[in-house]
Amino acid sequence: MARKKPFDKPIYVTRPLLPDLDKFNQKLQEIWDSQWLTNNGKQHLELEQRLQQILKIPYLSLFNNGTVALIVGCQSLRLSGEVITTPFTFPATPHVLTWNNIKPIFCDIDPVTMNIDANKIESMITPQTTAILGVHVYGTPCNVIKIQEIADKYGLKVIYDAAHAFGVEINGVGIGNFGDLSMMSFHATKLFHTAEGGALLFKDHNLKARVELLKNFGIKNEEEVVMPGINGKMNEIQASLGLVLLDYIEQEKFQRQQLTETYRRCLENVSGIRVIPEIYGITNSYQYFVIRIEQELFGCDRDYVHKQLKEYNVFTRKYFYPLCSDYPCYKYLPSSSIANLPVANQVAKEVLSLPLYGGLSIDDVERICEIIIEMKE
Ligand code: T4K
Repeated sequence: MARKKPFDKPIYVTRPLLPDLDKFNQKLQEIWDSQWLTNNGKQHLELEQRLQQILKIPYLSLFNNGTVALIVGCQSLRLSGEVITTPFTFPATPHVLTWNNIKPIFCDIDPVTMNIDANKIESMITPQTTAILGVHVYGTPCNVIKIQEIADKYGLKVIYDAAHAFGVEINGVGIGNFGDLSMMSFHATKLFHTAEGGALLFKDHNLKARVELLKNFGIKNEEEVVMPGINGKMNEIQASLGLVLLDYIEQEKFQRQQLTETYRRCLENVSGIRVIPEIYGITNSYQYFVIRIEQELFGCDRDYVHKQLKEYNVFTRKYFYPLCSDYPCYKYLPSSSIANLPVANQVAKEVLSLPLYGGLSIDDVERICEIIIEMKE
């Protein structure tokens, strides 16, 4: 069979959503006129209010990125000792614990959702455990009910890394309403973004003042600094980009939905390829389109497909490989052993994030699928 033609231009796993430059310039003009660039300006305030409504959450605090937001989130809940989390995530998740002097304890993942396996959490709790840190991987919610039950039973806090879960709802309830606190990332690679940025979402009124102090050096007023805070503030230019982009989100989501359906149609019945299922009652964040390649059935492994696609100018990503438990800084932990994490080790070998962004056409996606199918032995 003739080899398929490579794409003329590189196709990346994602491309940032960019607004019409004139519209962004209008916003920039407002900022220039105000001469107010950061520290809770008008754009910041407006974005915070808009996102609170869109994400259906009582309290939201904007940050300069998701990682700093999560660091502050752990501080605001006064977490210490050990926190049970997943190894199948971006490095930021366990690193945030380390930056808080907390030991990450890795728990295996669920073979279907690829999120922390709620049935395995209880056996990992020790007298040092203060919280459970779940990640809604690819926007699929963790088993939030079961996790809350465990937390209530043992008096633990629950914190979610919802970096991928913008706009996700469980039966109409915004994802940020589960647990004590959630973090969202507004990095350029996210569906909604502020170039760099993030937020903490929570329901507890008392947490708001503490979070705001922690993200602004602990400064209470001109005379008082009441805690060792950090600089986590989002600036006006970031916030204004977010405000302009809000008008583009629905269209982008619609395009990603069409592309997702195309991927599903082309790949769903290919033996050796597993497509992540849609879950009834859960809104799709359309953040990633991820497949799992089972070598025995497909004939070649994920690494081969990932490498071969580059020959066609298609740059997929192995989100999330390697597992965090395999990083040199965490490998020494007893919970990092393969025996403790059999599912995570298997899943990390199989996953591949395929290109997904509004700038792709249905034809592009069909072509990517044909190239993949052609590799099947
Ligand atoms: N928790 C989780 C579960 C996360 O996934 C993340 C971030 C965080 C926490 C931390 O949140 P932040 O502190 O970042 O707010 C990318 C993103 O940089 C990262 O934010 C994201 N997760 C992760 C899943 O993906 P890389 O190392 O893969 O990025 P990079 O630079 O290789 O970009 C991927 C592709 O995107 C490029 O091949 C091309 C395209 N791209 C990227 C950028 C930055 C563009 O076209 N334009 C751009 O400006 O981590």
